[in-house]
Amino acid sequence: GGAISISRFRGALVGAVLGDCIGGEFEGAEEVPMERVLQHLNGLDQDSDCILQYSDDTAMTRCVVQSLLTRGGFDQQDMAHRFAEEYRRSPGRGYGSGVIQVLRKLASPQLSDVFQPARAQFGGRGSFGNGGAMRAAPFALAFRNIADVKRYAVLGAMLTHSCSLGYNGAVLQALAVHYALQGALAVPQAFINKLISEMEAVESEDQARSDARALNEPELPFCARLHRVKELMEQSSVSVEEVISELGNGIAALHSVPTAIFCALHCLEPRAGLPEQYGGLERTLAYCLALGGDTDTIACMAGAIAGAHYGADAIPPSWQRCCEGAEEAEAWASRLHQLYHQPPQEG
Ligand code: F2R
Ligand code: MG
Ligand code: MG
Repeated sequence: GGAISISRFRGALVGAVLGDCIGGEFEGAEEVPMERVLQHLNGLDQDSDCILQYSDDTAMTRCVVQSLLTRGGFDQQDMAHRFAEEYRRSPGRGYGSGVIQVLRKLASPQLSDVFQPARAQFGGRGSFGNGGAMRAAPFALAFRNIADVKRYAVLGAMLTHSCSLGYNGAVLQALAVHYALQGALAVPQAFINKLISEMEAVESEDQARSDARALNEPELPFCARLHRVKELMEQSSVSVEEVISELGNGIAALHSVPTAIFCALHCLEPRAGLPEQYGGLERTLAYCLALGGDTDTIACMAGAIAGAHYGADAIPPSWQRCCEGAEEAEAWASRLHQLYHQPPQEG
């Protein structure tokens, strides 16, 4: 394919940071009336001094970006070191309670296998949390080739999440950003079909099949959820309760990555209850917040997908001004854009 606009790269990274910072307000809330969401968002327009801090989602995404840019590609040792150092310097970013044990072990100079601490999590099963997926967007922004996007999204996630229901969530999120970057969200049914077809191959691997069985999930669990996304897209109206019961709003990758994809798809069009003056990115973020549950992470992932589709012009400047790290994300996007379009190295 031809060159992809820098605006899509900026939209993806800044969209992710905005989702994390703005969504943090409601993380863990059970019910979030849209009225409260809109009050929160209107506050961003009115308060010129507001600063919303980013959480672990952005802290780890920054590490992924900085590692990919510094090393000119994927380097597991470097990325692991950056995760550990980021956690050591700033432990209060709201990390998952399991992953902090991995981050502490990754700081040890004696550690030779950087994937080992993740493998020891949860009695050897590994984490199925969404911490690998929440930081997966940069893999789609650094690598053009879809096989590389998948391969490095898995390895990047496996530094903390060794259960396939964790790292395959990262693959799905990276694929969604990959296709959105190419403009594939313009044809929503084709977009979801591409994701299903890619994930069928990914989830047919032995490890994924045995993890699904062990966790009492259906065969090809992410594909099963993507089929539900497709069904919801075909309905004339969908309630928030249906989205939560069909797709989830929780901390597991399986209960949040397909949800984020649905939010981006559902908000391609104006929706009842959302302000008419909102563009697609604003609708997507507002809708994610109204689901409650893991709002920072669902909004971060949906923000990356929607941002890659609409581009940087869709980001409200007043929202961007309020979010810690959003300015810096613009600069990384420019550098990732260069890396993505760099001719492949020979040899
Ligand atoms: N941790 C949070 N939010 C909790 C509240 C934070 C609060 N605001 C504060 O500031 O203190 N948010 C962040 O965590 C999520 C990403 O988590 P990650 O990186 O996947 O962590 P972990 O610990 O690996 O997994 C999360 C939980 O999932 C359950 N779990 C995972 N695998 C499991 C397994 N094999 N068996 C049983 N349970 C498993 C555990 O409860 C883990 O603690 C994002 O939302 C991010 O924003
Ligand atoms: Mg978080
Ligand atoms: Mg979260």
